[in-house]
Amino acid sequence: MRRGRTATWVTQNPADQARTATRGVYPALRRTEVSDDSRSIQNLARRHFLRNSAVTGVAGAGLASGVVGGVGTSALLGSRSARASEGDAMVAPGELDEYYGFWSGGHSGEVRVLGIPSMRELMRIPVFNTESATGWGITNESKHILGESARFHNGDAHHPHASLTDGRYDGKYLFINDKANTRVARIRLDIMKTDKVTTIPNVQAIHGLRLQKVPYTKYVFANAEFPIPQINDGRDLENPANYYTMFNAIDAETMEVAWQVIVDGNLDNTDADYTGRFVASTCYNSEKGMTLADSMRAERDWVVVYDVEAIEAAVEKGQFETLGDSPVPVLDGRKGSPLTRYIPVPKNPHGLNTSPDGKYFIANGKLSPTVSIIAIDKLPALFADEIEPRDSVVAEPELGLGPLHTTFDGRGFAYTTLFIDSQVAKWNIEEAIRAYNGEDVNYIHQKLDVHYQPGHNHASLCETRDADGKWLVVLCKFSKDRFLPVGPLHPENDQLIDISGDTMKLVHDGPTYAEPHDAIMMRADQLNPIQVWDRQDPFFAPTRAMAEADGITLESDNKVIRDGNKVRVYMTSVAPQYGITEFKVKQGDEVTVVITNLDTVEDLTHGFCMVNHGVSMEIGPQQTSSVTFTAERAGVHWYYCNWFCHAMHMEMFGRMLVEKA
Ligand code: K7E
Ligand code: CUA
Ligand code: CA
Repeated sequence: MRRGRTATWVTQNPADQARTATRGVYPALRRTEVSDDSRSIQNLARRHFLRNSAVTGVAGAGLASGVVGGVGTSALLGSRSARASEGDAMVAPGELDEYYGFWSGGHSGEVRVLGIPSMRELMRIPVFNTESATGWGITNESKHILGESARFHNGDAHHPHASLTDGRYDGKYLFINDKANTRVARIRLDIMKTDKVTTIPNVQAIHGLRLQKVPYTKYVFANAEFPIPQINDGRDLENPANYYTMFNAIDAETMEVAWQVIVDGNLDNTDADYTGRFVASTCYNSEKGMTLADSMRAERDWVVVYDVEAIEAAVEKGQFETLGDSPVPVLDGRKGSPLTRYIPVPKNPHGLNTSPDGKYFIANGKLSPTVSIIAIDKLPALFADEIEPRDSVVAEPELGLGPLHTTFDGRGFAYTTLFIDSQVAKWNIEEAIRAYNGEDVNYIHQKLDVHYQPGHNHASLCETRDADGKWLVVLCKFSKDRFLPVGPLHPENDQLIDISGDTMKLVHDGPTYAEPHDAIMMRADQLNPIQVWDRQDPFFAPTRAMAEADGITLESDNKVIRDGNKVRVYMTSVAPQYGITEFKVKQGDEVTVVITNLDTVEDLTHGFCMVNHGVSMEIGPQQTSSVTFTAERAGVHWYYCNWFCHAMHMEMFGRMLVEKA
């Protein structure tokens, strides 16, 4: 039993090195007494273990394999015994997970679906990236959804959040931002495909993204990070005083931008409350600095709070302008506006998190070892000018170095990542408020080393009323020595922590690619994805409309239609055969291949790949997919099915015969 733990303790040592190394980078920060105290028990245990077993940690693993029965390698054994001792993170083959996890794929631009607690990757959903297997960014259906932005092949996805009704997941949609190309996308959770992508006008770099929780997700709230000239047409290039950024609300059903609010400073993260009236965003650059040094000058930046009801009323009354060609209502929310309030908080704050009891917004201090707790029930008074902005801050507990994000277990505890300390601090919110009011109470209950430099963390269902305090994922930006080396580029390390008991227990290390930033978890029973496409699905409605205009019945016809130099090839597929295995076009023709998969069997997906044409796509059971390309070269060009579908899958092929022009 011990060996699994030994491996963990031994490799924790570099956390100390990392902490020491990074501390010098932030000389303004100091270590707090509290954090040293609360870690003393762990440190003692760790040091004791290090002294006694730094060597046997490796050698001893072999011993353990003998004890337990010589199953597999010592490393495997280590992780098994750790699991056995830490509860039920092990999901046996054939068993299903308790939770869905939705992971941002970071600057891979995609979303990943994981099973929790196994941390098995179940699916990848391409969003802002181009993807070979499904043909995302290649097929006509995906290009239609990507719209004008289909010309971009990169994305930077940060914040996946699922739609809610009355503060609970309703299983309909997942939304995610693209910082790289200023987009917001929606994924339909019934088919797990992206179905809308909107480029936000008048702003640059959508970062923070959260959803209205109550009464339902009417709006997707999205922070544009970087201030720019308004209008950004070449004016004010060298006049940063005239740069502004905006807070954006997107209609969750139509995915059109409903309104934009100009703010002072910049915008980082955001979250909404449980009344439907307030949303809050952090600003780390209240200085509106154009350099790193300038953005760190002030001791306090701010949280800007929006009054959604007041904004809607102002839009209703026509109290807005529009900018350039954009029809979107733009409102002025700068300091002094009745639509916003600016609450000063220390210093370059990052994450903004609403507690699941609906009581607090928590802003994470980053360059301050504190988080700022804002009482949401004081905000009506703040907007009525009955109190000062700082009166809404009911506590500012010190937690450790580099607090970035906070999550919640629904039992009154908060869990905050400490980037510089490489730890998660578990603390009690009400105790922190009592301490702020002068009581002698230690609100920090535990600090757990994580590996290394954690950014987001997320406890199961923590952004809903159903926060259940079972699992915590901590998304670490550095993995260093935790995995076999794979060259200079390292994976990130998404760690799973059991928080169901009194103490946090690390149960799994999960290597992930390209910095996921953020993730959510949803109970498995809150989702009900379909297994076979509905023939009337709007996902391929434009293709159906094209077929109808050509007089084609997708479900039965195998026909080639010529329209000038455009050729449309309509075919069906039934494992292991395409409905058309030979068609003839002329060199230079624009060819559109439309395939309808008539198979109705769950999991029976076909593919279509035209060799040497950069063309491939997925056609799921009962799905229609299409792709357009130019037949540039005369000759014989084979196409084949690239999703293994049948014993005769290799034989599922056909020829495109291209006549010389
Ligand atoms: Cu990386 Cu939410 Cu974009 Cu924090 S964000 S770490
Ligand atoms: Cu059809 Cu493989
Ligand atoms: Ca600042």
